[in-house]
Amino acid sequence: MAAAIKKNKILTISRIFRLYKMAPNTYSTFLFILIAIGLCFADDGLHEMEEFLKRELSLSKPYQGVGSSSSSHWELMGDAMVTSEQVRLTTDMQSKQGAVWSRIPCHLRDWELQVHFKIHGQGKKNLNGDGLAIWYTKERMQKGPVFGNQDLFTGLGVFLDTYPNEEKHLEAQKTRYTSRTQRIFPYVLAMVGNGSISYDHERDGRSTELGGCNAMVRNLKHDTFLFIRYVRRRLTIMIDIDGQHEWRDCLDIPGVRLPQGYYFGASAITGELSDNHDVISLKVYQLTVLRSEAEENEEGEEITVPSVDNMDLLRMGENEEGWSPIAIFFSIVFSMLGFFLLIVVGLIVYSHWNENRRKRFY
Ligand SMILES: *[C@@H]1O[C@H](CO)[C@@H](O)[C@H](O)[C@H]1NC(C)=O
Ligand SMILES: [Ca+2]
Repeated sequence: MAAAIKKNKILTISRIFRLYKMAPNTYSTFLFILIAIGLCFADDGLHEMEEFLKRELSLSKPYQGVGSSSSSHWELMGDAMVTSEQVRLTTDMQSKQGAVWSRIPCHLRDWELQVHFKIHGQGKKNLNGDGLAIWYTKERMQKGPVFGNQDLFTGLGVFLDTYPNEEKHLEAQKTRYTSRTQRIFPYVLAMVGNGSISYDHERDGRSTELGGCNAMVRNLKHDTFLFIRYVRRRLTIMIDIDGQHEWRDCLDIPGVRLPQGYYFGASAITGELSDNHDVISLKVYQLTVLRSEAEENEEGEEITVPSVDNMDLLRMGENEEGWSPIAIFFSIVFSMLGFFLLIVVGLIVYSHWNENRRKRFY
């Protein structure tokens, strides 16, 4: 894992650099340099970290009592069913939705969730849907439109979206993306909700996206994993889908504020298009992280509502067409300079003309 995290720092720098290339103005140059320097000097403190499997928060074979016993730590909902091999949230049939939820709130401060999943079905590429979601939320066991869970949720949602609704919608209107803003599906995306933020299904959650990555996860022979880590308010998502037992970076964001005592869960939905959405295991690890006194003070106050720091900075990539305040400032300064130059040139020309006229007169 240590190597994976080191790689992560480089990923973050390259991600910011990509943003910088998309919007190369003074403001983003400054930000890029600032963040790059900050990252180089930041200490991951990885050597201080230990992980410990929390069995009562985890779901794994042989799924003892799941779906049959009320004393089980996990509860099924909707069309979900359990077999000896997996918890199948939906079968490869239209209009299904299912979920599995932990009954025990998670009070860990730093944690890691390893998701072993499988998405497979008869449909050809882009003729399947809709996807699988992993949750850490205040609410549990609610039916709804967001991958089978309720909208306006409170907490973290990580979506494995297998159907590009927005792209299909644009295709129908015969318009296209600029290549900068197109996402390749299946797409993994993270969103933090505070109870009043809606997931926009028609745009595949673009307006509330914290970040994400492409992940070709359908109909694979080998095992596929998703990994969500939450340490020191930093959210990191990695995927292992190539059958090489290697974690690939997907997303890494500091300043994600998630309260303790929320529930882990997984849900899935099918519509006109379908897939089997299977969860094989959800393993929760407690991470022991040593904090300096300064860090302890900084993270001291208890979080009551989920939120993400610097959401506007994360959104910078999307609003690249817009002008940042600094860019507007500089363009005003330069246009004023240009204006004065014009006046000066105008005055010189006028005085020359005046002189010539005077010469003619006398
Ligand atoms: C939730 O987030 C939105 C958008 O950032 C904000 O306008 C709203 O006040 C927040 N609600 C709560 C309860 O904090
Ligand atoms: Ca979608």
